[in-house]
Amino acid sequence: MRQEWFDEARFGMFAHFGVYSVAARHEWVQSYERLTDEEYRQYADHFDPDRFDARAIARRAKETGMGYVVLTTKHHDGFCLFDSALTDFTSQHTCGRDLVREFVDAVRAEGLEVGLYHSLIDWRHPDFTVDWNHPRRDDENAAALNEGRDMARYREHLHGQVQELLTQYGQIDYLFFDFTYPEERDGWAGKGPEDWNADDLLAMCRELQPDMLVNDRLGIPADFVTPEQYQPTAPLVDANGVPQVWEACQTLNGSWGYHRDNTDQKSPALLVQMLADSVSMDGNMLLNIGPDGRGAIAPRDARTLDAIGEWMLLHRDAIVGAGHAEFTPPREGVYTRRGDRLYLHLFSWPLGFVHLPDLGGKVSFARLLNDGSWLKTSVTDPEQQASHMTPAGEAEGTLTVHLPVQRP
Ligand code: FUL
Repeated sequence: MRQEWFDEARFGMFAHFGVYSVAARHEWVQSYERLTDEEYRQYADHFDPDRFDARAIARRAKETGMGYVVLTTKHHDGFCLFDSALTDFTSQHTCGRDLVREFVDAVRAEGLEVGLYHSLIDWRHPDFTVDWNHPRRDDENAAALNEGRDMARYREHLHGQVQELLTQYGQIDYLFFDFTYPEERDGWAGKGPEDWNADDLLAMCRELQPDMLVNDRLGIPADFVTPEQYQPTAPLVDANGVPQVWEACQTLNGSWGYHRDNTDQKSPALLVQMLADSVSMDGNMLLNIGPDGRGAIAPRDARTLDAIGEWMLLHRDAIVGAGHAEFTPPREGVYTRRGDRLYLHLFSWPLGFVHLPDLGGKVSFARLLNDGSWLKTSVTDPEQQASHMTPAGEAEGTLTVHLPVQRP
């Protein structure tokens, strides 16, 4: 099965990097601030990421317990981190480096799976029609802007670039297309699967990289779905009840690209909770870093990854290769399951005991994962409902696990 490694890995790294990292105020800066191509160009002119070290990124992902890494080959601004015959707006032209090649080689060398992100949108391309996301949507002569723009020509460009990516770099394991938004807004149309010729694009992916996973953002079903910035609260199924492979992508601070002045960093504890939450619902988590304008992992991101890595070192078995468990978890946390092992992730630490519905008689041994130490358990005796250890009304068959008073 194509997604076996993906189900096993559960945890991957996303890296958003491009000329917007030099602007340092969100990867959508060109659209948010309605910057012209000339205004935006200055960031490209100064794009020379002397501290972009693909090996360091790949090593960091591995040390954080991640099984794959996904790099933006091109975001909505059209700037390519790969050498493309179809445009000069590339890192090859600004600094003489094919960063995608460096990335693919480094990730492979660390033994991780290689993922590429490629935007379907290209604000700079002269044939890409203006829509409600486009930086020029508020121009005075906006209505006239689409005269002469031809999405058929743009599609050729898009397909050509995807072909380059899928033929120039050896095996690619994962492709994240981004994104489809067919609804109209403010009088502007959006973009649907027909704008990308999604069926043909997917067919080309299958032909050139038969083992590669493709996400759902072409606007047609493919291999996995991509909730963004939220955690599904149940295993995902499609309209016919068929289970979906899914991956929640998450930022460290609300911005995907480096945002120097945004200090709203999510805590390692919260991110670990999101990871456990995802796995408990049979999903993956793709955690993003936004390298800075010189290509380095920002110190605050490195610290967060270090802390998650420390946690993963001790708790890896509860994440990698784990999935949903068919038991009702206590209100303090979630379960993950791997084979006949059940892992309880406690997000708040109960005082002394945790009561696990339905598990009485089903658990032969309980221990803390961080140090392997044994935990005393007892099964609710209906005769003793009033005992201090079991809340009144707790169902028969509840397992009580005795915990240290403080979280170790
Ligand atoms: C979104 C994009 O618009 C964001 O900039 C980011 O790349 C995220 C993963 O997908 O739809």
